[in-house]
Amino acid sequence: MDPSPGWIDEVYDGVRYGLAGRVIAETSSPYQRVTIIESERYGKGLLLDGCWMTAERQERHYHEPLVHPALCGAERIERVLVIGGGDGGTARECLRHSGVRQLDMVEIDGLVVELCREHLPSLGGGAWSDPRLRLSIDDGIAWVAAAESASYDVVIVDGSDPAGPAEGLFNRAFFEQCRRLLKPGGVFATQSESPEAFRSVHLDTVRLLRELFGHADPLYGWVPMYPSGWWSWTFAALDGPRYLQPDPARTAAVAAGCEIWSPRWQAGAFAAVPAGIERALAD
Ligand code: SPD
Repeated sequence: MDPSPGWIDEVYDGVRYGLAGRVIAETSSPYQRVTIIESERYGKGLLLDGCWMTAERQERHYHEPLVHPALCGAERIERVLVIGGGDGGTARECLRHSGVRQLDMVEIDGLVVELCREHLPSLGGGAWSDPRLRLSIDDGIAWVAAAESASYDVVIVDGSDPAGPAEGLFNRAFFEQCRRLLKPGGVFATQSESPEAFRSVHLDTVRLLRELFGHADPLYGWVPMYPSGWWSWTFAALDGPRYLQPDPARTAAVAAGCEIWSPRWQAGAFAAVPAGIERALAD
């Protein structure tokens, strides 16, 4: 650990994505290296195995687009499952919806939860003490395989990149289990990487979800600290692309508290499919 101020970088495919700051905690779990930093521009942040995950003054660029199209689009939202999401940001955004009665969150790495609760408490905010949250420190892949069919209204995958503990969160077997867990009218959501920095993972994810669910659409936005800054989330449903039409009452309840997401932003972000990606998806 180097506590002196300097540059902290994620290095990916010949490019460095860096923030000026200092490392304030670094340790290894059985799964990965967990690093907490204090940056000048975005406040405290989290890296896993040297890859940017989140930061206090940037996390809403990521968590709002992942959560609200699903929570505003599903027919019902009583029971929600989040796989990953150990920093708490996804749980916090889900629990802003009063219709959520139970949120099961399954995070493989207890050290991520522990360090984020200590150093980045604003990420989870009130979610950590919300009685609707049931946190399990467990393997999300095993969890979905063991869960009852048609038991969730919304399933959200908030994992890291497809390497290390998150590798199994991008394949057919895992997505098939997620599909099995959805109730009729349900919506599935996952972060689906960058259309620029991780183009092939992104394309494969969208294609696979279209094949398995029948309806799947990527939404494009920006998370400036991530490779290329250009990011995507993909939504899927069995009974039509209901994630495209936000419920007005649920929207009214959360939109004023959002920094990025709104029905207008969402409509533009779903429409902003890069031309080359659109052609590749049509092949
Ligand atoms: N390349 C970064 C991908 C990270 C996706 N998950 C971030 C976790 C935020 N809750």
